Amino acid sequence: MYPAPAEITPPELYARRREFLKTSIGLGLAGAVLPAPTFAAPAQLGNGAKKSPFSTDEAQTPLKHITGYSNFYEFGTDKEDPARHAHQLKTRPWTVRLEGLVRKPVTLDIETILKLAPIEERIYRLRCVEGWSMVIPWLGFPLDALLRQVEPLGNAKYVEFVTALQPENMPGVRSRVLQWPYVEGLRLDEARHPLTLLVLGLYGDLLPSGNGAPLRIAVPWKYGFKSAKSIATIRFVEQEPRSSWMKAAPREYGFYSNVNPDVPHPRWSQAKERRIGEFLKRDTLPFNGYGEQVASLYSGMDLRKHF
Ligand SMILES: Nc1nc2c(c(=O)[nH]1)N[C@H]1C(S)=C(S)[C@@H](COP(=O)(O)O)O[C@H]1N2
Ligand SMILES: [Mo]
Repeated sequence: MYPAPAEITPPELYARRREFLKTSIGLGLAGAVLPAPTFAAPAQLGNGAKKSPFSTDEAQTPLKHITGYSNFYEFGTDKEDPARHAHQLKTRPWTVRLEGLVRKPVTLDIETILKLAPIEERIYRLRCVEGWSMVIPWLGFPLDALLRQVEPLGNAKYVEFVTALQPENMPGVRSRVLQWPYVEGLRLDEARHPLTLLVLGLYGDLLPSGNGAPLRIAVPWKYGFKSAKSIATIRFVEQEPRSSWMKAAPREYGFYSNVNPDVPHPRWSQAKERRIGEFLKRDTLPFNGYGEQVASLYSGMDLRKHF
């Protein structure tokens, strides 16, 4: 199900690598580490992005709502706070550390990550646990294209995502509403699932700061808080990680947090949602409508217990 790097390398590049290999051997450099496959980073991220079959054809939420109505508690708990304050986030230089139970831990620069795999446009629904939803045209590539670079070990069962912490630029971290840095987690098979997207942009361009620049994830079948923003560290671990939300309110936020109209939040129903920009509420779908692709990940599990 997960193609090996050679299979995703376009033929021209593959030929060039073989050429490099020949030259290296000619120069007595046999054994030199081959560069990872790279793809030209277009001036505008959306240029040449391929359309994904996973995209919804529902109406896209206007950009002004995506940037103007958002949760990014590091900048405050109001929906307008990310638009107001997140420009303070320093997004360059930016590195992401991949560590833990892996054969090849590495620190990668954002410029390298931008060129790691071909950019796709994926139009996904995002359902916040608070009862609102959006349709967002993300730009990015499957998270697994990044994860497989470090060769996870057999005992790696979960992945922990840690958001960058810049106290001088993040007015929200003075509040104790959550423990900082913001931590989220996925089971390894969820993280490597083809729907799980490493997001680098939206609406044709790089990510706005308030939506998690320079890179975040999008896990469309889970409540929005599972999609960690502005990621600094990705750690492979054996035990189920405890997320910031689980620490803050364990009865309200479980590890799985799959969108589920049948399991109410202790303080409100999850049966319906309001699509931002619309007036009437609509029914919330199991797994946010992605059940055909992901329900099999949870066969045999009681999703009322593992909420
Ligand atoms: N680091 C960090 N990531 C975060 C959050 C946050 O407060 N901090 N909020 C989450 C919540 S509750 C939601 S609904 C989504 C919102 O993403 P969006 O602004 O792109 O719609 O981001 C998630 N990722
Ligand atoms: Mo959310």
